[in-house]
Amino acid sequence: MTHIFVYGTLMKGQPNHYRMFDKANGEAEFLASACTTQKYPLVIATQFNVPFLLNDPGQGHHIQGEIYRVDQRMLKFLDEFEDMYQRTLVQLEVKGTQSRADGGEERLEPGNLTEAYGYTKVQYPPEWRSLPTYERYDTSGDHGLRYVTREERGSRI
Ligand code: PCA
Repeated sequence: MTHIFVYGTLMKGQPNHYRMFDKANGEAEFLASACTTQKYPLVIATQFNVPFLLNDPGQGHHIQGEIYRVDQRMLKFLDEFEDMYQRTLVQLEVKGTQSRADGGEERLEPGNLTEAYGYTKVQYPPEWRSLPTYERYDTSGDHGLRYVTREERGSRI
């Protein structure tokens, strides 16, 4: 089992969330909401309005997202689905948790410091650094940059 930090279209209420709960892709379980202990620039870029956490700590915001426990199959699916990112370890502070009694050793409590893998952008065009940055991604936010789904694109980037 691996802990994954999602901050973009994979979050609850966002356009790719359902993919984590498609049993054909493997298993995923929500563990907690969390925010990054370091600041990062979270930008929306490309003609498809894709969110990217730029792996450039110290600038931007403490990014809000969600921690999931995933099995090997789901990890493999996500690595392939998020192939324009690099999976990197991100340091996190736990915010809210699920109200379950049986978290066992996996249990995360608000205030805990932990780490999980996030899909971040290590190399990116320099002009992305001048884009507006966000603390929490929402495809329907005031920015008006609605995410264009893979299905809507016709072809993958
Ligand atoms: N999907 C991944 C990375 C950005 C995105 O849209 C996520 O939600 O964390």
